[in-house]
Amino acid sequence: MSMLSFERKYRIRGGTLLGGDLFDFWAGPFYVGLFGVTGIFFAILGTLLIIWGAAMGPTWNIWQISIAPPDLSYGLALAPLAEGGLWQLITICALGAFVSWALREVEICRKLGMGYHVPFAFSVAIFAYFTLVVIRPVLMGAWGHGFPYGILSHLDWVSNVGYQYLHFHYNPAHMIAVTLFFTTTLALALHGSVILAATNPGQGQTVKGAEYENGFFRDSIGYSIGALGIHRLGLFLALSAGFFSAVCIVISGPFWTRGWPEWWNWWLNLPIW
Ligand code: 07D
Ligand code: 07D
Ligand code: U10
Repeated sequence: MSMLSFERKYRIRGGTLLGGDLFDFWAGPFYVGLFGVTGIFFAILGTLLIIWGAAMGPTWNIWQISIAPPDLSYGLALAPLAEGGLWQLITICALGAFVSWALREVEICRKLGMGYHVPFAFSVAIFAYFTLVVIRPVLMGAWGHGFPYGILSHLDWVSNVGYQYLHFHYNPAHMIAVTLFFTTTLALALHGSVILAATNPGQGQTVKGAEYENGFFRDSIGYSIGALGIHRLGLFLALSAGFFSAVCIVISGPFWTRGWPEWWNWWLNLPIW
């Protein structure tokens, strides 16, 4: 079935979570839905608030624009717009847009009769962001612990927060997250390369099937995880990377306030020495 006739076949009403038939239609290639409308609403409003913040100065340089969270002295209260209130509204818009996007994905999965794997995966990214700008600031008692919205300023925040704990590489959950990120790219490189090697072998040669892919890994490393297995593994690695990232930042401050190298003293303090 060609893509166009497939779309004609499945693009029918139903499967919405909220809003019934109201926004159950497509605009060009995009499914709209109630969550498409709320998503567009929050995205446009959030972007306008960022532009408003940029207009307050001091720069229009895209790399240097930065919307800072409130000063720590405001604690968990609302701040005036020019002093972090904008950051608070933008955070609400960002969460509104991300959650709308995830729910719109759920509605599309329901229409297609697919599993909810994609919205589940995106939810882990939202969870990492939510941890950075809501869970950790709330646990530490001030919105000022969130990161500023700016391309370079958010890098300054990562560096500053890293050095507050002396040497962030010694954070054990950061180690696990980094290892998972690296393993994700290794898995994707192995998968991408073996699929291309088998299905795009060069002119005049026959396309190879799954037994060749399995054969390659059994010959080289003694085991093949299989076609379905590599996708399960890839999803697991990537989601675990995001999850352990959230863990590594939420324990920095709320549960460990000293330098991360010091955390490893438990090893030296073992009675066996
Ligand atoms: C390729 C999918 C496309 C998405 C893109 C991002 C915007 C922001 C907003 C001017 C893989 C679109 C960007 C809409 C414009 C304004 C106000 C995804 C792909 C192309 N970061 N980060 C980047 C975000 C955090 C860190 C780049 C967002 C944490 C480091 C881009 C968030 C920490 C480095 C960006 C977020 C952190 C970056 C490329 C949210 C820990 C870099 C991103 C909402 C996670 C790299 C100048 C990319 C860079 C980079 C966006 C959060 C660390 C601007 C939207 C606070 C160390 N980050 N980031 O390709 O070059 O992602 O920075 O949480 O080195 Mg970041
Ligand atoms: C938060 C992004 C969510 C995005 C969403 C979607 C749009 C729409 C629209 C394109 C989580 C946004 C969508 C805006 C765009 C269109 C149309 C993803 C998020 C919802 N670190 N470190 C991490 C490494 C050091 C430090 C994570 C490596 C130093 C701090 C990861 C190194 C110090 C924090 C990681 C290294 C330090 C981190 C980031 C190496 C600094 C965090 C990935 C090789 C001196 C952050 C939850 C992530 C974290 C984090 C990797 C070095 C500090 C594991 C490889 C030693 C303070 N670091 N780091 O979390 O855990 O993605 O955040 O040196 O806060 Mg680190
Ligand atoms: C994978 C795969 C696989 C494939 C694949 C892929 C994974 C099996 C079969 C997919 C992979 C790729 C294509 C590779 C490249 C991808 C990446 C590297 C990932 C990064 C991607 C990007 C950087 C692209 C990002 C682009 C995006 C997100 C699209 C942006 C679109 C929009 C903003 C529009 C969204 C639409 C919505 C929300 C609903 C519809 C709305 C409209 C069309 C607008 C009109 C609005 C309305 C009708 C509603 C009215 C609005 C209101 C009332 C609000 C108004 C508010 C005001 C304030 C004015 O595994 O192999 O191959 O391909």
